[in-house]
Amino acid sequence: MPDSLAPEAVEPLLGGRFGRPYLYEERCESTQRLLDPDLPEGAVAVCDVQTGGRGRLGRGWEAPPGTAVLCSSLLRPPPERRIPELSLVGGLAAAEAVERATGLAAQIKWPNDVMLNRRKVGGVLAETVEGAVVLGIGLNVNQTRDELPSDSTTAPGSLRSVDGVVRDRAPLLADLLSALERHYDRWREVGLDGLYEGLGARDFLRGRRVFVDGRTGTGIAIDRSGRLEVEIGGERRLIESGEVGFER
Ligand code: BT5
Repeated sequence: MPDSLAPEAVEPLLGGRFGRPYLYEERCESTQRLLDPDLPEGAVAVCDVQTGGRGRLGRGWEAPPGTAVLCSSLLRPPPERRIPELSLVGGLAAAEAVERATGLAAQIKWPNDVMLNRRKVGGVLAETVEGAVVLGIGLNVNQTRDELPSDSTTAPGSLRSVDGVVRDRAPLLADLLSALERHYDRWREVGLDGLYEGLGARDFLRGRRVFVDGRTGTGIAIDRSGRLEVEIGGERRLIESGEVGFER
């Protein structure tokens, strides 16, 4: 029996303002498109299967029906905050939710991947819509190995493929939303600095061999402004956005 993310399963578990309102559809093109920017901050859209799930830069996001957490939250960050930092805010909330669910350490691969056992188990997508931000989070929960995408550059995983446990998604989603609310509020107040301890401790690329624009270097760290510092050819560089590969 697949577990449920319908409102009757999730709403009783929500303790904060995220998930109010909670919009659920069994099937949709993308949860990124379900949120009217006029809804209150904290409105959340969830579905069981996306027919056009989106990643960054025109890429897709794939998950078989009923196996994943697919959610989008409506945010109205103050103008002084940098929107790309929200991928790290969402990534930290997702990594912590994964840790509480599995008891294993999760990491954040700059700028938006949630990693467990060196596999990508989640991704975050921040999109601006009419002055608001829609922050999408996809977490692979109950996919078997065969159900994970085969064409990914970063090896994919799910919580189940890592620890063999099949889980109810509703408590995981509720925990994710409560962590997101807490971290978002802190970020709103003080910026990324307020989350730096949690981020720095989970920085997947720190000390790894990385590939940037066809060159090999070493990951130094996510800095306090959310950029990635790398060393390439003896020089330190700060990367604002884009893609960084790593040696497995
Ligand atoms: C991301 O993009 O990682 C952001 C993914 C955000 C998905 C959520 S789900 C809820 C909300 N609604 C949406 O439509 N989107 C958001 P990016 O870094 O571009 O990674 C995309 C790449 O990851 C793809 O090109 C694939 O190679 C790979 N991929 C696709 N599905 C995956 C999955 N389930 N697990 C791991 N990797 C995947």
